[in-house]
Amino acid sequence: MITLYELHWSHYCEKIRLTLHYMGLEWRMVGIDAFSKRQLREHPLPSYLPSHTVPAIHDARTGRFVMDSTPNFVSLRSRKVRQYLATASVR
Ligand SMILES: N[C@@H](CCC(=O)N[C@@H](CS)C(=O)NCC(=O)O)C(=O)O
Repeated sequence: MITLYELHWSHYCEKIRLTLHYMGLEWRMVGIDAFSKRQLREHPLPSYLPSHTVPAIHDARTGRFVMDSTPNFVSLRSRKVRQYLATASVR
């Protein structure tokens, strides 16, 4: 299951919500407290980023935690391609 950590008013988060809907992936949403960000802090901060931001995605299948909308978009796209290749029939 994919968990999207988000702030409902964020257009970066909307980009990922739309991507998840479009790709038909199963996912759930966790709204974060914008000040404490306590829901995000259970995941380690990637060393190249100064602080936790949303959208952030945790994929329980792979254990990956990805922050920022563009890396998340790329990650979801490659997940969908792998899913397609795994189910495509060989002719
Ligand atoms: N470049 C990032 C920007 C993400 C971003 O700025 N998110 C804001 C919400 S719109 C945030 O989490 N701000 C909290 C903070 O900076 O402490 C992306 O594309 O996702």
